[in-house]
Amino acid sequence: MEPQYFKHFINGEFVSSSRTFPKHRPSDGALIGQVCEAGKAEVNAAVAAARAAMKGPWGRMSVEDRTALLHKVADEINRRAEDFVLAEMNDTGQPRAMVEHGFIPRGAANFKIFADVIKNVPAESFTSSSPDGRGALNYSIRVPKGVIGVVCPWNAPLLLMTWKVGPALACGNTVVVKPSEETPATAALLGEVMNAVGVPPGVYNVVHGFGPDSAGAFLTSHPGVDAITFTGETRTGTAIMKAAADGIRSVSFELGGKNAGVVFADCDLDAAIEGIGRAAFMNCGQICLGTERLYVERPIFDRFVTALKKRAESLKPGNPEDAGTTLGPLISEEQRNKVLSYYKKARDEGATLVTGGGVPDMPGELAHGHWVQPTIWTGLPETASVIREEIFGPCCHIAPFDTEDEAIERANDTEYGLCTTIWTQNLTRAHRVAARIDVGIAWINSWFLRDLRTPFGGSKRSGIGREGGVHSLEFYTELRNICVKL
Ligand code: NAD
Ligand code: 6OD
Repeated sequence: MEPQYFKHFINGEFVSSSRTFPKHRPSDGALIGQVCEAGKAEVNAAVAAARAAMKGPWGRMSVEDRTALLHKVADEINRRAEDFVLAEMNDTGQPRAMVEHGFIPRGAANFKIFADVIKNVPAESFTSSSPDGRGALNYSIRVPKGVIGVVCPWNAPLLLMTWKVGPALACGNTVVVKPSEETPATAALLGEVMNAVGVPPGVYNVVHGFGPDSAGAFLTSHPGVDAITFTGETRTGTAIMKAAADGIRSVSFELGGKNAGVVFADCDLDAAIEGIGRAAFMNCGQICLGTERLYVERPIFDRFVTALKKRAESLKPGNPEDAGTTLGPLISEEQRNKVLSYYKKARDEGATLVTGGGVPDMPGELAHGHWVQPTIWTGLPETASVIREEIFGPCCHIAPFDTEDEAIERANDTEYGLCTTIWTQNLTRAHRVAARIDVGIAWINSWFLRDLRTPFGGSKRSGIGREGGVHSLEFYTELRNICVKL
């Protein structure tokens, strides 16, 4: 494969900058190419282009034309699906099936769904009269916020970027995106798509680089950015919130998690193992919605542990292109060191290792990739590091519980509140438990079953705000009330 050179996308053109950094392939550590790193000059240019585009044809475009264009963006992503699949696999090492049938089509869908949402939002209106008899008609309109700064993680690059860019553009804003330094490729490809379907220059801009003292910090502290939407670690959210405080810019945050799964003895065990198997190990555990803490009712505890162990051991790490591969690598050596440090902490803190705990033997070039074994522990107290801290790897701790109240209390014993997955055939109990676990999203007898019209986001330290369907409008638009004296 030819070495690649990832440029910024500013005002409809691909532009380079003098500083670059290397990008390596997670599956075998091979150097893929160089990524341009934006300094203040590139970020200034991207923000200026985005501001100018708000005043140009984009700002004057009717909602019908704008949303039709976004449908074309989705169609063009689907037409070029194979390019996106290859780019994403190369950047992340994710197995082909997951990228091809999951993350890429979903990235395209993010443009269609939000285009359709914005076309169909009703406006509120009131006719009123004051005590002195003056009458008025009040109605509200939604207007774009302006230039949105979009800062993205690496774990589902196109999906998580378009999940922000789709609604931002549907609402009439322009964007400057800062993809993760680990995954520059699909954000760049999306620039080609925007040009191909005629999205005006400056509407979609991309600046590559790192966070602190680099493109991320320059973008989020830029006074020309009107609002910031961010997906990533909670401590990065803290830094971005401080940057957003200057200028009182609004933020929408999707942050870390330490999600609990609760499995009752009356569940359909096969279905639970299938669902929890995905929740714990999908994307090599690099999913914010993943389940790293499991509470299983005591009568089925041993059977559950044995079945999940079998499931973990059935996963096949390998070349992302091979049809039989079901487990990819971690994104980077740094992430592998972090996950392995938790594997060690679990050992040191006295865990019973059910399976995994190390690095698999990989053949040939794959031996240079960032692989770890899917890992399951039992026997730790709730104070253990692997129960308290987000690991973002293919691992989970399983503990038994005896009562519903105990399960709820332990599930809630965390500073995070993104999601939970509850397994029981007693639906009355399922609804009761879902209402009492302090999270933004509760799945019953399922996991990561997403309807894009539903609210998505976390409570506690897992985020601020909700996006999805009409909820995205709360962040990506300003609501203006207009009052007419009658
Ligand atoms: P990260 O916070 O390290 O990086 C995310 C992005 O922020 C990157 O583009 C990075 O360059 C940028 N960044 C870092 N420091 C910055 C700063 N000071 N100013 C501006 N930008 C900065 O997160 P990650 O490692 O890429 O992703 C993994 C994390 O993301 C996990 O904690 C995971 O839970 C979280 N996540 C949450 C959701 C969700 O929906 N809640 C979804 C996916 C990932
Ligand atoms: O499906 C989504 O809308 C979404 N935001 C998924 C997030 C996955 C996190 O890793």
